[in-house]
This record gives sequence, structure tokens and C-alpha cells, in this order.
Amino acid sequence: MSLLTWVDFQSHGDDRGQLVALEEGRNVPFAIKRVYYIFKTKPQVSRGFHAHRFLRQVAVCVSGRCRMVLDNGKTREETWLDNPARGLLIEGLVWREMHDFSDDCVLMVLADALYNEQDYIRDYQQFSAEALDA
Ligand code: T46
Repeated sequence: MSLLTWVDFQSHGDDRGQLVALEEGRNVPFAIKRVYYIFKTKPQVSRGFHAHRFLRQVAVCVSGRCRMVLDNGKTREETWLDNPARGLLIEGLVWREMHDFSDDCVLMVLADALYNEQDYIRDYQQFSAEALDA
């Protein structure tokens, strides 16, 4: 089964341009507790390199693009995030990395919990061991 689960958003286009609405329980499959966004990423910089134990997130590139790598300890898959009308659902024990940010990239992430450093696994060996046990 693929690690890549997409959530498609309706884009309300008219002669002025496009508008996407994100609504919890409608097109976002959880209660939204936190929104953060990553922007002005410096050239050659990659981010992430961690997993979460419980967090559910939807990542949407609202401008530009970046490459997302997901790894569940057995399979590694990657995709470009480059569509403001499409989110990537990231849940379960999954290692994530973000690479190749365009200059104009704004990566917005909706999360189902407040920021909690205790939920992070930032060591790949530890992640791998927990993923094998899961
Ligand atoms: C994820 C990927 C996609 C906060 O204070 N509050 C927050 O909500 C977040 C997300 C971060 N921070 C602080 C913690 C660090 O001092 O901001 C700093 C940078 O965070 P981090 O190094 O974790 O950023 P990324 O880009 O490596 O990872 C982030 C999220 O942390 C993570 O949950 O899934 O984006």
C-alpha cells in the first residue's frame, strides 16, 4: 500500500483567480489544532528528518514546490508537493524529509495537535526500531 495519501480540495476558480477553503471534518480529515508554514527556505537546505508517534497532518504547498520523502521503515516513497489544491496526509509512524524547496515555496501544514517535542523521533535508528516493533 502506498504511503502517499492525497486529499484533493475543490478550487473555486473564476475570472479573478482561484480560492481553496480548508474545513475540518469536511475536506480535512481531523480537527485542526495547529497550522504552521515553512517559507524562505535557503538554497540546498533540507528539513524534517524525523517521525511522529501520534500526530496527523496534511501538508499543502500553497506556493512553489518541494519534494517530500516518506519512509515507514520498510518502504520509502517520494513526491513533489506543488499543487495548492492538493494536500498530502501524513499519519502513523512515518519518517519524513523535505528537499529541493523552490525559492517561492510556502509549505503549509495542518496538524491535529499542538506542538509537542515529546511526539518527535529525531533519530533514524530509533525510528527504525520502533517501526519494526509496530
Ligand atoms: C513536520 C514537518 C513537515 C514550534 O515552535 N512550533 C511548531 O508548531 C513547529 C512545527 C515547530 N516549532 C519550532 C521547533 C523548532 O525550534 O520551530 C523550529 C523548527 O522546527 P523543526 O526543526 O521541527 O521543523 P521541520 O521543518 O524540520 O519539521 C516541521 C515540523 O516540525 C514537523 O512536525 O512534520 O515540518
